[in-house]
Amino acid sequence: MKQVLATTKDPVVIVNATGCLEICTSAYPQTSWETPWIHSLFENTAAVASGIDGARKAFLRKGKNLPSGLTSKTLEKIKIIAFAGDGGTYDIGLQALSGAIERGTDFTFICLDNEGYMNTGYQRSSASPLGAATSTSPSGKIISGKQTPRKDIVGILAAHNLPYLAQATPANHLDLMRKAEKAINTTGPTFLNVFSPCPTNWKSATNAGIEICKNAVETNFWPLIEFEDGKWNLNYQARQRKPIEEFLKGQKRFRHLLQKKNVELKNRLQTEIDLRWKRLLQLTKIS
Ligand SMILES: Cc1ncc(C[n+]2csc(CCOP(=O)(O)OP(=O)(O)O)c2C)c(N)n1
Ligand SMILES: [Mg+2]
Repeated sequence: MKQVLATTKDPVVIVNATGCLEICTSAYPQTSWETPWIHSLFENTAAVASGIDGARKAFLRKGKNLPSGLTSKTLEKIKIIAFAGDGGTYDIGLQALSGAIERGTDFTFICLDNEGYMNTGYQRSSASPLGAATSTSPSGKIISGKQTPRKDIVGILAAHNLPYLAQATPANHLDLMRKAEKAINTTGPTFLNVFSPCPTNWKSATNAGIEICKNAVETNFWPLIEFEDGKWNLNYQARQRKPIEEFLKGQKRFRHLLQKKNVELKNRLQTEIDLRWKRLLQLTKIS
């Protein structure tokens, strides 16, 4: 977790929801974390972060009986960062996240969006794309994958008028680093939505993750955007957006969408992406 520490010289407290990140980095008796780290539930990650910020503010207000080894100066500097998957962000943790943002909690919430409930075997979440075959929205005779589009989480959170939010991918790593630094060093609630390939459940080659991220951006499926002080900013615009097939290919969860019988569903997905992009362009213009 040196990268997180590199974005700030200040002390960090991490709150980590149940999810793949927590599973991979905290298997007993070892841990990858070199910071204070709290494992929370899906539903209360943002509430736990909010509680930490509340305790910090109460200590600062009283100005006495500080926890041993902590000065007011250190307390002021602590960066609180919460991590959750899309299940813990878009679905189960949304109420706590909305509340924490509305209360002005001084923290950064980072969603690692792999578009489904992955460490339990790919159940669909509201981040799963239209048409994706998951264990709870399979592709078969009755339906051809998920029948509803992704939830617009950045739109929902931007409606809270928080000071900063951004969407990023690990393929655009300099953009991601800049956004992480910005989010962590901005006072008040901030949010990052980071596209996170999952070869196990997307059924893609393990070395294809970065290519998939690039195609997600080039097809406008995953726009690189920021919302800051009420203004939308588009960080990248493809000269000519690639057709959605470029993103779908190589991921067996979408294999059926490339078959003739599902052309209508694939077109629906393309239309949805183009419409969202158009709206985004309008938002950046009126901002
Ligand atoms: C309230 C609750 N429901 C179900 C579970 C079982 N569960 C553990 S992890 C997980 C999937 C998490 O999905 P996501 O938040 O997207 O994280 P990912 O595993 O994809 O990183 C589920 C369903 C749980 N721990 N708590
Ligand atoms: Mg997930």
